[in-house]
Amino acid sequence: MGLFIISNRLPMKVSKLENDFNYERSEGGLTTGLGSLEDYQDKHWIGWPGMFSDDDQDKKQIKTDLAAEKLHPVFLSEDQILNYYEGYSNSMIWPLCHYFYTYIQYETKFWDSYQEVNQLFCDEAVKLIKPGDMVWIQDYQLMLLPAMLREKIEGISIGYFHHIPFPSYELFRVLPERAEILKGLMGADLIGFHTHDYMRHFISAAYRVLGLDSDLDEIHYGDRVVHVDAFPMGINYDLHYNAILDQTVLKKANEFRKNFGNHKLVLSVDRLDYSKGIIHRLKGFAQFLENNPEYRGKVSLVMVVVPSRDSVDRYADLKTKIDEMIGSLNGLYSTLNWSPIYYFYRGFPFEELMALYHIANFALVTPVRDGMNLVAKEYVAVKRDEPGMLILSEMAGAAAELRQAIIINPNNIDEIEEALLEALKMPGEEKKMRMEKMRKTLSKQTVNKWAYDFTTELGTIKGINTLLQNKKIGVDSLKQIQKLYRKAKKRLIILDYDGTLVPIVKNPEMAIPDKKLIETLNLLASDKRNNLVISSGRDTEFLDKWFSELNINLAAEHGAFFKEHGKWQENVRTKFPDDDELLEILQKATDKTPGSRIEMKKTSIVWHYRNCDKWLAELRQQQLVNALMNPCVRLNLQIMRGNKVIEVKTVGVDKGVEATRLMGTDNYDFVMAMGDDITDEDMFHAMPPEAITIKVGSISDHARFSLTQLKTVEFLNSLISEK
Ligand code: GDG
Repeated sequence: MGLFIISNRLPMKVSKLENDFNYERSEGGLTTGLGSLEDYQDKHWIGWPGMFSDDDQDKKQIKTDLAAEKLHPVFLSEDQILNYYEGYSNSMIWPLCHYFYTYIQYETKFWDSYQEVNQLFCDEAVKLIKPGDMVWIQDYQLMLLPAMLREKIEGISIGYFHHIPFPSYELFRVLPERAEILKGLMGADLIGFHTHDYMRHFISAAYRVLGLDSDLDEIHYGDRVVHVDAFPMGINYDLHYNAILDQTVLKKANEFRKNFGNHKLVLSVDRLDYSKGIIHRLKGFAQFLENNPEYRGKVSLVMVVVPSRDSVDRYADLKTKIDEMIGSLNGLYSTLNWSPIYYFYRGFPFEELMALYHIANFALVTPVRDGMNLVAKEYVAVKRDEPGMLILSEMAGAAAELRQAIIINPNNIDEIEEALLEALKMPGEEKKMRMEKMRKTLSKQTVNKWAYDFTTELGTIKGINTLLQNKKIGVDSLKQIQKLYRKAKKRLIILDYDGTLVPIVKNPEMAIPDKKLIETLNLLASDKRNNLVISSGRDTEFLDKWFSELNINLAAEHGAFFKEHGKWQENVRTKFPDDDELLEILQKATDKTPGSRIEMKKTSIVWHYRNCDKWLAELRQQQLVNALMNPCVRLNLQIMRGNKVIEVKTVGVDKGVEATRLMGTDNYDFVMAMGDDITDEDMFHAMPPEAITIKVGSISDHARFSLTQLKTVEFLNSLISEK
């Protein structure tokens, strides 16, 4: 099985030399993490090689050279990089996901190009990927790709990881293409985020934009389940922890220490980006110097800003503002042997960056939004057991793990000042202890583990999905069921009604059988060998209204009543108690939950919440179940969760009990049950292993087969037909 990583950039920068090409590997965290996946021998990477070319001969050459490394380039034009990458990805999705709503720039050609480039990636991938392979798509530039690939190649498992925050629905809804983007992502089997908060926002957006239901971390999408989970990305811990043991790093660290003089150093390292809170940091540091003159001449901020996207106006403006603020602050406070801020607008070689981390007394990481922030983690690891301290914004994903840092809200400048004072005054032992705790977390949650956890979960889901796919009634299983049906002399066929024979609709009164269904049921019932039963949660009146003319048997209220030879009988003798407390609790829940309603049946009371806001319904149903607990114990009643219902019913009867009774009524050599609801599980469970148990609309552990609701009538007809 091959593993294919697909990301905007290949981990190799290609540039043209006079007569040849230069290939330069970029060893980011992602490359390390993915490189560590030893279970996959056949690992490939698809992405843009970082250069433009119109020359087919050149492209062919690059393709061949890279293929040797299992790297596969997708060539993009300057226009495409401008519109798909700088446009839609970085001027639309990036500000939106980082809550910079007003920074969004929208042009139709951005979206056109985004679709076009995702399609180009898909075309390249299709040439390489085979059924059975695993695909792992990285980040927000390729959000349409999962669905594109799913449509083109069968039997692959697709994972997607989102490296930046996923915003709350209220922000995400702003995106004109919100539905298309979500549908694109839904092509994946597993969608990963850095934190549970992003995961929560995503599930909520899928519900509010596409109306998709979810069970905890699983979103139901057509006949598939999309899993969503949090995988906090870590760092190459050993590399960073051992960095100072490298002689080059040590030498650099000593040299830097000497050059910076004897004062305390506060370090910050980020790409030039408005999300990184660089201006907030400068304001905080300025306020710290202004209010605490005793620290002037003693504490410096070493600020590394790595150039990024500075051809974009927004970034160029930010750079100008940073330059100005630093200029004025240094102008105000600098002395001949001390500068408040040492500013580097450039990247450093890895060894020098490690040396800077090592000599820094504190790291000041103040993003206003950040998916994770690896700098914070790297600093903690590189310090080893030196008493450093991390000041970290609560808006960084890393704050969920690095709880022993001094956590601040970067929008509160006072907090930045206070955090600096706290770090400066913190006793060495406390710093050591807090850093050690954070190191422990980081040493466990490494980038290798991140990659391993994601691919392992994707593999597990693949196993589950294969099992699920195998349960779907296809050509072979249909033939097998037809054969058993035709051979049988005595058949018991139990069919659930709502969600099985008719689709679930908002108003249950509208769920009435159409002509085709009635004809099918009549045909089935007209075969003397068949005992056809509709077993439903509905009451006797509803079932009589629609089926009394038909020669079939019925079971109402989940088997509390059954109708045979035209006569209703009771399975239970217990009458549902008339209890004020119970009714009051249910009424209160209904009053407080717009769209919910109570249904009174003879043996139960049902609280329906299908037409309610999902979030509110979830809250209320939890509250309702809690409130019902005591009266139900007192009255010997059972609380049952169904499909968007909570049912309070008398004990001792369910669809399983009724199915068992039915199986005892004759010598059946063919038993079949179809149902979609949780309540139908009792029925599947009660049946012998050779019975034909069919879960409609999804998959069940207890049922042998699955079928979509749209196909149930067709399936029943295929049993009757003699073909
Ligand atoms: C995105 C998300 C998420 C920085 N300066 C130099 C240098 N670096 C390295 C750091 C670190 C990496 O770059 C920066 O990673 P971050 O996580 O801090 O930030 P983004 O680049 O915005 O990354 C972010 C990440 O994806 C992973 O999912 O954490 O939230 O925005 O590794 O060490 N490396 C060298 N010289 C530098 O001057 N050699």
